[in-house]
Amino acid sequence: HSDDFQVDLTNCDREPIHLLGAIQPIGFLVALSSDWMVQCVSANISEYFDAAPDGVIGENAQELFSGEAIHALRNRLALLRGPDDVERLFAIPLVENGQPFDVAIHMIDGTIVVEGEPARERDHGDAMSTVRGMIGRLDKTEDVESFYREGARQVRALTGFDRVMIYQFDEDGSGEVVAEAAKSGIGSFLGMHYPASDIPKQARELYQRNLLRMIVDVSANTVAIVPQKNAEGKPLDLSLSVLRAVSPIHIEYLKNMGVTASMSISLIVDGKFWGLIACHHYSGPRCPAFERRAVCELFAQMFAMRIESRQRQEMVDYERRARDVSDHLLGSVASDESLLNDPQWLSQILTSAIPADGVGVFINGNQALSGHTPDAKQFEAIVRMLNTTARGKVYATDHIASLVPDAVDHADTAAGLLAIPISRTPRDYVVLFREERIRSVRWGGDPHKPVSYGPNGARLTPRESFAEWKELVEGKSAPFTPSETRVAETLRATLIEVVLRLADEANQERK
Ligand code: BLA
Repeated sequence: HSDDFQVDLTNCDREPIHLLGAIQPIGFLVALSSDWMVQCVSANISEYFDAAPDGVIGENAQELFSGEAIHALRNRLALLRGPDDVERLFAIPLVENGQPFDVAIHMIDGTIVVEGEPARERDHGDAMSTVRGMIGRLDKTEDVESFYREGARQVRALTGFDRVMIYQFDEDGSGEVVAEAAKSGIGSFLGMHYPASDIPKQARELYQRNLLRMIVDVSANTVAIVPQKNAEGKPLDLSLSVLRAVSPIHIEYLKNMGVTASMSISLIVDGKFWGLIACHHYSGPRCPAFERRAVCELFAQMFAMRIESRQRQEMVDYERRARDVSDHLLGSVASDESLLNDPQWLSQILTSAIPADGVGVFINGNQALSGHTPDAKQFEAIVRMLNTTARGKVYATDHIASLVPDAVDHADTAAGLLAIPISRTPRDYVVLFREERIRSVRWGGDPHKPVSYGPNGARLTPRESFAEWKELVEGKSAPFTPSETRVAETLRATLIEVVLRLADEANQERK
């Protein structure tokens, strides 16, 4: 490890995973200065070239590659479109009459990095038409579940991994397995949640720059880069490397769950890190050819774009539905004002716009509750709290207990709320309640029980991860989303209109 950084469970978000100074042993790496002098190489180059590290470091690239190969590499370098771009060449010989290599080339900190793996059998047809076919099948799916499932299936068909998952991040960085395609008999991770710490911060940052990473064989020895540090004493930055050796903590995690090889591809939606396509293998090394991985990456990008447009459409549909609910509310109350005092009716109509498990109404000091809600006394305490917090605006929390401590006992009836104030003074409210989230989540075991754990013990297993996540969300509901809060504002305007009109009518009657 560079600079003797000792990684353990307490500091793994500070592990410099881009500076680990090693690659996986399925290929070689050569780093060159901008005038094509060799700066460092992976220690295994003699397996691929008639040369040893000592003989080439500080020498011209011609000591390794043919003039023709250098020419081809230079041309590719000129095509790089941005600082994080990597160019790929498939099946090119690097020495005269030598074996063909699949090559990746990129620039980082002014250094040229060339990585190669022995070329594999090439795919029939071009990548674009493969991806087009895959996307075509995706577009036939109706609902979002089958869309995700089809995405997982397609990647599994393309790569042959035992398990392919679509892993979606939450606002807080934790995640859920929302779809899975797996070989039969290996259990299922579908619906499982994991805390943000399973993919630490620096890994997330890296994964947004470099979209695909693989771990070909969790038990393979890595190959060191020599020398480890350049003239300025800096290790080579492997952020954009294709063959980068990964964090030993993560290797331990994979081994603990019986995974023998893995690959994952970032899904970036609307510029945000949305999730991963995560692949596991359980029966030895697995390494899809470079070209195949490139197709996976392209597919992931198209898949992410489809998620983006689906989300947009969903938002439009959702807001239209909410407007319908609002119109319906207005129309119904106009013909039967007593409905407003009927929490069951209100509950039904409001939860059709904003999913909730219960509704409480507090009007003129009278309250009514329906569904999963706190009890009457609790509700009063909540209303008192709202009078001091929610100043004439919709207010939402996923953790009532942090506002009204006595409500802790009631975490099993309601953990989150969204309050819609419907008058100024005295304060009247319609409050939607949500149950504790953990109740709606499947508790699955660890499909792969290891024989023994690594040095950091059982924490590095999905089961312990799940337990950790569970602790984090204990007593909390699923959060109310920004679009749900927006819809609540619309409903608030409608309710206020209705309440004012009813008050007006009551006044006139009195006159
Ligand atoms: C990386 N952690 C990862 C990756 C995934 C996960 C998918 C990307 C690397 C890959 O493709 O294998 C997490 N994998 C999961 C989860 C599931 C899964 C949640 O299959 C669920 C089914 N990991 C921990 C803890 C730490 C940790 C506690 O669980 C640190 C204390 C570290 N995970 C960690 C690190 C990396 C990582 C350092 C980066 C690996 C690298 O790219 O070098």
